[in-house]
Amino acid sequence: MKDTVLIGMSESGKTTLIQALMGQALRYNKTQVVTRHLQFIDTPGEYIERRYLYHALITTAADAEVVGLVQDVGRDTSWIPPAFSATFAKPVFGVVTKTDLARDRSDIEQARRVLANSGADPIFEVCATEHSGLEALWAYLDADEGPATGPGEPGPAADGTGEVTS
Ligand SMILES: Nc1nc2c(ncn2[C@@H]2O[C@H](COP(=O)(O)OP(=O)(O)O)[C@@H](O)[C@H]2O)c(=O)[nH]1
Ligand SMILES: [Mg+2]
Repeated sequence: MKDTVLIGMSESGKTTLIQALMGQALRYNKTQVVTRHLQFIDTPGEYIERRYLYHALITTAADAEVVGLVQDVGRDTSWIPPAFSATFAKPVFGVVTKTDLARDRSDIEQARRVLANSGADPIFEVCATEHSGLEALWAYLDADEGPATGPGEPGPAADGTGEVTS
């Protein structure tokens, strides 16, 4: 499971999503400061809503392996700027939250567009309250990426002798 920081506007559903991914009861809890829940790092919405706090996001993201940008359905505005993903020197994925609030597909597409314009890829669609779409996101966060040989697994020796190291 990758260390993951979630970034998005206030009330976009970041904390609820983390609770759902962790299998916890959903309980509203305003995020006032950067908070770590096991492998998840939760950030206050103010960090993206105020440009002068971007540096705090960047510093926080340094502790994560992947960055998740969150945009909820049914919002006309977004504070996630185009190409924002380039701010982070690590993979950035997107999450459309609150899909239960979509009147039709176009509401979801609107949120997807914000995330796509920011450079997030891939983009997941979830509803934390109904626990839908969480499996695909979980699988992504749990996937072993990079070289075929993950840490701790045997692999070919770096000296090219073909010997297997561990
Ligand atoms: N309808 C709906 N509401 C949700 C969902 N996820 C979160 N919410 C609600 O959205 C509000 C803000 O959620 P929260 O997780 O605190 O957002 P945060 O500020 O981004 O951490 C709360 O009232 C949640 O109950 C969802 O999937 N569907
Ligand atoms: Mg929160």
